[in-house]
Amino acid sequence: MIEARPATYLIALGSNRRHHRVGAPARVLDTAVAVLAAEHIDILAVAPPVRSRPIGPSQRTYANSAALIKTALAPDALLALLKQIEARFGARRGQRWSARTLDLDIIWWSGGTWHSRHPELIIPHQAFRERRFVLQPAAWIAPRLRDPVTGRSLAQLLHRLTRA
Ligand code: PH2
Ligand code: MG
Ligand code: MG
Repeated sequence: MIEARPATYLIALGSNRRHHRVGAPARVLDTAVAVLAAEHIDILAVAPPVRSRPIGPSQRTYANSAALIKTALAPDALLALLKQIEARFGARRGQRWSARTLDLDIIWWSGGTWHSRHPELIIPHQAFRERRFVLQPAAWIAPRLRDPVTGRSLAQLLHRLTRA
């Protein structure tokens, strides 16, 4: 496929399980960004990791971060790459939302909205407006980035969550 112009993507990173070689969750996030760079993805900005209380069944504290990246990959191709990178940090076993060494989610891209069935992917990420562990690091690096669905900036979305 002839690639389109490069697009900007906002990626949410999460980890709540150490990696046997890389180490603690915050180190896993750092290393994941290095792996993206090695895959010829331009890293525009990376948020410092925050510790966050787990939402869902897993009891372990998460390290979360966000990265703004640039690539000519279309959303489905980027998702496939992210899944492949997650798998390199250890396959996930058991239930949905169980502890995982690395989770990489596409939250937003410069192309507006995106919906594909193969693989299942919706951009913007459907739940990100309610997730502080996504919005806090994301608003740190890209406060003015605008959600095409609500018209609100990341800073505004985070502010709403903080007030609620
Ligand atoms: N990811 C989940 C479920 N719960 N909780 C926190 N604090 N951080 C996460 O990244 C996270 C979560 C599913 O991807
Ligand atoms: Mg996730
Ligand atoms: Mg995920």
